Amino acid sequence: MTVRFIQIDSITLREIHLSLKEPFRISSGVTHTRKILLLEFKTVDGVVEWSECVAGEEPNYSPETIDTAWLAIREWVVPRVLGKQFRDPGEVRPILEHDFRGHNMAKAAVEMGIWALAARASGVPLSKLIGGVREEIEVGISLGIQATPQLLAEKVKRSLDRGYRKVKMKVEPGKDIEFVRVVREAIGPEAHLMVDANNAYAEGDFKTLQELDWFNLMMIEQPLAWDDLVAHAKLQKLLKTPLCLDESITGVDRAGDMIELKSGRIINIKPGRVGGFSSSIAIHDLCAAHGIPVWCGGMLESGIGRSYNVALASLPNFILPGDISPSERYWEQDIVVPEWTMSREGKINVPNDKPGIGVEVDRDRIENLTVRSETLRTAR
Ligand code: OSB
Ligand code: MG
Repeated sequence: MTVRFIQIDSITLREIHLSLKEPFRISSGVTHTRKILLLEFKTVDGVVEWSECVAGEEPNYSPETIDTAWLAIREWVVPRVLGKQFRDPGEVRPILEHDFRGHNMAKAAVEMGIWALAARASGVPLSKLIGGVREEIEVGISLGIQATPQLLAEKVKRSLDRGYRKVKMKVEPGKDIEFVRVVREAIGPEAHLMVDANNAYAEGDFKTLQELDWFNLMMIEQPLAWDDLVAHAKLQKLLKTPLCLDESITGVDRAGDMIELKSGRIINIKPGRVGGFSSSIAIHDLCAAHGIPVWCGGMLESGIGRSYNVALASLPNFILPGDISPSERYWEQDIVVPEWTMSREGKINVPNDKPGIGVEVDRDRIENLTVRSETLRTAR
């Protein structure tokens, strides 16, 4: 099918609640049940596709929440795209950025949905549409803060046995050096281990952070304040372990600043955090040009959000395993068919034989899980 343009007729927002198998604790908060904002798009030609807004329940990771995103999508994002004719999904980002600051996750949910609609309408997989080159991606797991180092070490060992190619453990002051030491002892010196602090440290903690250099970590993710590239540059100078930035990188300009200031040597790209796929691809390309490895982070997505991460991680410079675990790591039952599965070798297949996001959505299940919905459509 040749598609001349994508024109959206309606977008339905839904909030569903999905309980995690176990609570996920990071330094800035704990999640028991994900409140997930789903978007269902319909084009004037009857093509349907889904996307997910990754904003959290509370503003502890980014300033956005599911409620601010709902408001932003309804009031400012959707009116800019509804009824417009897009010849290329790359046209969406400038329209959403013009005199419209922030709200990256709200923008991303719509921008990425249009990428997937374009893929679905043309009968091509999303990964191919954005230039993906992989048939499978390497998978890591992100483990929340645990009560004791021993409990954590058990979980890390089990994850490596299951095939995960990288284990990320969350740390915070008081649950850092001893936890890393016990884990490292349990898994041996070479196993792929990293830590993520979600901004929990400050300049007074540099001594503690320097001790982490002893444990052969792949990287230390976002130890300092989310908006402080200068402090990260000071810290990186003192460490041999690479810093990886997550919260700090809200777009390609911040990625450029990181490179210029030497605030970090690796970037965790989450397409929601940076405003969508065009922005993610720009960061990916900039990093590739500077020899900076990237990997795809996660936001405890349902199977719908996960499909976008899988497609993104198929780009060539995603050379480290992502926080893209299979459905069973998070949920008793996912909302997509088939669910996302991981091989014994710690890989997820990129669904390059299917159009659009590459999975079908379990509509009945979503209906049952929905706590509110709203349809925005072109005036007729
Ligand atoms: O910092 O990477 C993070 C989840 C919610 C908010 C922030 C982060 C995370 C994760 C989870 O680490 C990764 C996943 O989706 O498995
Ligand atoms: Mg992180």
